Amino acid sequence: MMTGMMIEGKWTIGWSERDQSGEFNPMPTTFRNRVTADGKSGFKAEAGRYHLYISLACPWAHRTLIMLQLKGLNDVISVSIVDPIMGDRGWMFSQAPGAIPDWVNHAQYLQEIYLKADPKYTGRVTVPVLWDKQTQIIVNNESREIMRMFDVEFAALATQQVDLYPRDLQQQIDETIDAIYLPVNVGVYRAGFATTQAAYEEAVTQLFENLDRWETVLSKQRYLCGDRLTEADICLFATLYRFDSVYYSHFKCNLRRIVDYPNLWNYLLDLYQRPQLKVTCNLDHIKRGYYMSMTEINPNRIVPKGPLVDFDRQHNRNRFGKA
Ligand SMILES: N[C@@H](CCC(=O)N[C@@H](CS)C(=O)NCC(=O)O)C(=O)O
Repeated sequence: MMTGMMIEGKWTIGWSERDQSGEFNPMPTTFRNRVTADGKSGFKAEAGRYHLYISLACPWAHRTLIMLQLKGLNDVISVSIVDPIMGDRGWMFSQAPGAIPDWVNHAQYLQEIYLKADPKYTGRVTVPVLWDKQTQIIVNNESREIMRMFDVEFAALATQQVDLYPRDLQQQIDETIDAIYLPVNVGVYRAGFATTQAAYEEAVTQLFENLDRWETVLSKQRYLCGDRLTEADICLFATLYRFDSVYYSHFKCNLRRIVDYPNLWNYLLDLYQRPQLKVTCNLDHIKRGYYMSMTEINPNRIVPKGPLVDFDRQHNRNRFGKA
């Protein structure tokens, strides 16, 4: 991936996020405003005002879509879904099955949205993007913050009364999201995009040490933070769902598969089988997105047929009590 980025409003190809040691280090995102329930930030949580740009392939965007579904915000926040394959000009809108064109700004490429928000934009053109139709700018393009806004700030507009950031668990949730971010969520990319043996081995070792650790945690409790589903679970789910189909082979994260971990695997099934999560999962977009966009690691763009993963298999997580 990382075919290009914007520099001073100009699309520039052939740029990479690898440092000298061959390690992948993602750049920080730059649009960091917040929608709030009271509107004091200048962005009030209102029905019909915001639009979410996502890719179904992308695990970061996936978090925001899951939250939107879990909160029942479908009629409050509208959504566009880019074409699964990222080309020379980055994410593109199309009529592909599962994609939803940009009927808000009528853009052909996602970079047009960034330019509309800031004609001199410098940075990556990434999903997810939360767009404000009223002020015509990007409010935020950091998945963790968008997910939190949907959960907390849009709560009064939500049709499902579920709280994934309950007061008594907030510190633990934040610490857990932090704990899985670098070694696991980014870790798979650090392994896949490494350009030296040492950088790859370090990333893979850390990744599996962390998966082993969460496997132990999930042998004792239903969810990452105890007996309630929280934002932290959404963050892990997006990585686990892609793991055996993409990260294991494409990114060489192949010490173990998720199906080889009894607890992580059943946890993944437990989450996946909830209707609000299931509708957000599109393995076709995911597989084509990774195997066909990242030509530097898969030059012939062949998408593997397998593995055959049965996500509808019965899970054993009810042993911990109700969902
Ligand atoms: N920090 C961002 C990262 C988002 C991100 O890296 N998205 C990827 C897709 S998985 C992307 O759009 N990449 C395009 C690019 O870097 O050119 C977030 O969590 O929201």
